Amino acid sequence: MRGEAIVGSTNSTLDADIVIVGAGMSGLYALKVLSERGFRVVVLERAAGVGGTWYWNRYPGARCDIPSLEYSFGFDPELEQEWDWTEHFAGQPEIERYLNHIADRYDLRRDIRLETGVAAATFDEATDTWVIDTETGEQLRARYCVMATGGLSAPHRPDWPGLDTFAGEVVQTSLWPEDGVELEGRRIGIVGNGSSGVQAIPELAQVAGHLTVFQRTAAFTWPSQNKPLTDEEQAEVKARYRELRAQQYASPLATANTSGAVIFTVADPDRHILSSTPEEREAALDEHGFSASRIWGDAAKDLDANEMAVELFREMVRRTVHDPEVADSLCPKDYPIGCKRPVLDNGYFETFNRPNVSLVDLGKDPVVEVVPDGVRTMKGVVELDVLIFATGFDAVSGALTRIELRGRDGRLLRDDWADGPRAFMGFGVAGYPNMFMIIGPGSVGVLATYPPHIELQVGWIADFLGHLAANGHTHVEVEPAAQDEWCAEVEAAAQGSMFTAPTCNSWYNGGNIDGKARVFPIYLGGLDRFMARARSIAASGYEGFTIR
Ligand code: NA7
Repeated sequence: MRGEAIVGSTNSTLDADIVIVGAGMSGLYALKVLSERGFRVVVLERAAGVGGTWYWNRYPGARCDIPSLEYSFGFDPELEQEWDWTEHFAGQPEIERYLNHIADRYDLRRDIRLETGVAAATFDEATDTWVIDTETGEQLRARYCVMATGGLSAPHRPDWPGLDTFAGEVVQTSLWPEDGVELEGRRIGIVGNGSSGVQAIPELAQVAGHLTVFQRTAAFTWPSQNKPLTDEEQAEVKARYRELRAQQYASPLATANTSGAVIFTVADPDRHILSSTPEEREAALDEHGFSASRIWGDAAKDLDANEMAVELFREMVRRTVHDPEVADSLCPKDYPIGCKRPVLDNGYFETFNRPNVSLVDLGKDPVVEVVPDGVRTMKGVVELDVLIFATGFDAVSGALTRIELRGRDGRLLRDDWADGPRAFMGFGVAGYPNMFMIIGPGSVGVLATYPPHIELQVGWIADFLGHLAANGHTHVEVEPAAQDEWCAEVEAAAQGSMFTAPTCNSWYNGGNIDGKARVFPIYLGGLDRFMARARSIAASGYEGFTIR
C-alpha cells in the first residue's frame, strides 16, 4: 500500500482510507487515481488475475463489440501511443493483456489482493467506517468503500433439474476455466443466445464433434465485419487521439466514430419504414443485408415501424439459413429491435448450415431435466460430453446484492433493492454512507464506452473524496429526496424507448431472471448530460449529499 498518512482521517487503526472492490477496468483505474491523490487504497478481487470481465469471460470467441481504439483508456497519451491493437474489435486475450499491462505500467499490483472476494461489508456508524469481511476470512476497516464491481459480473445459471447428475463437464462462459476446456471432437451443448452464446457458437462448431444449441429466445445479431487493424488505420487514429478522446468524453455514448466504429449503417431520422414501399424495402435488403433492419428512423420509437424492421431482419435469416424450420426458429419474434443490446457476430447464422450443428428450439421442445448422458427434452435425450451455459448475468445490481452489504441501522442492500436498484446518479445509495459506486444503477451504465466513461466517473468520485479529505469530513451520504428525484428522472428518460417496451425482457430491465424486479436502472439522457449534471452537483458543494 502506498501513501504514508491516512488522508482525512484521525483514526490510525484503519487498514486503508479506501477499499475498492474489484480489479477490473474500473477498479484498476480507480486505484491508480486515488493512490496518486494520496489515499491509502486496497483493492480486493475475487479472481486470480486482474481484468474483471476480461479475466472471467475467456470462452472461445470472446470479443469486445466496441472498436479497440475507442475501448481503451485516454488518460495517458504515452500509453495510447505505445499500445498497438491488432483488430478493430479486440478479442478477450488482447484486452486481458492490455489490462495486465496497465497493472504493471502503473505499478498497481502491490495494492491488489487477488483471490480475495468480499463476502460482507458493514457500515459502522460509531466510527464512520466500513468493515469488510473477505471470503478468505480476513477483516479490513476503511473510511470509504468504492464498488468497482461491474454491471455484468454476477453470473446467472438456470437451475435445471438433474444438473448435478450430469456425467460430463458443465461450464459457464462467464466463469471459463483459465486452463481451458477440452472441446475437440466432443459432443457440446450450449444454452443461451446473447452476445456470449452468439460469439461462442461459430467457434465451438469448428472444433466440436457435434454442437447442439439450446435456444430460448432468438437473437438479433449483425455481422461484425471485424478485421485486422492496419498500421495506417492505427497511425491515423493515434495522430489525432487527443481530439478523438475529447469527442468521446463529450458525447452521449463516449464514442468518436473512428474508422472501426462505422460498422453499421446508422438509422436515418428522415427515413421511415412505415411509409416505405415494398420495392424500397427490397432495395434496402439488397444494399444493406442484415443492416437493412437498422436504417429506419421511426423504428426506434414506434412499435409498428419496429416490427416492419424486424421482418426485414427475419427475411435475411431465411435467406441465410438453409433449413426452413431452423430458420424459422432463429427468427426473432415477440420483442423489438433495440430492446436487448445488439449483438455482433462472426458467421453466426451460417453456422447453422453446418452438418455438425443442430438447434433445439426450447419454445417447441422444452428441457425436462439433465441426465447423466446429456439433456432430456420433451422429444428425447441429447447426448453430451460438455454442457456450456451462456446464460448471462444478474446484471447491474447483482454484484452488490450478492454481498451482505449493510448500511445504516443494519439495513441490507439486497432488501432495499428488492423492488429494483435505487441510487443517486449511480454514485451512491441513501442509507449507505461513505460508499461510492463506479457506473452504478441510475448512471448511463454499459451504454457508454467503458474506459472513457470510467475515467469520467472515477475523476468525479476522486474529486469528491479529495474535497471530503481536504475539509476534514468523515461522513457522506446520499439524501433520500435527491435519490427519489433522480430515479424519477431515469424513469422518465426511458419512457417510450424499446428498452422498456412491454414485450421487452432483457438483462437491462431484470427481465432475464425469473423473479427479479422489472426496473430499467439506466439513464438514457446520455453521458454528456449526465456528466454536466454531475459537475453542477460538484460545483454546488455536492448538493444531494449530506456531508459532515
Ligand atoms: P445475455 O445477453 O443475457 O444472454 C443470455 C442468454 O441466455 C439469452 O439468450 C437468454 O435467453 C438465455 N437464457 C437465460 N436463462 C435461460 C434459461 N433458463 N433457459 C434457456 N436460456 C436461457 O448474456 P450474455 O452473456 O450473452 O451477454 C451479456 C452482455 O455481455 C451483452 O449484452 C454484452 O454487453 C456483453 P432470454 O433472451 O433471456 O430468453
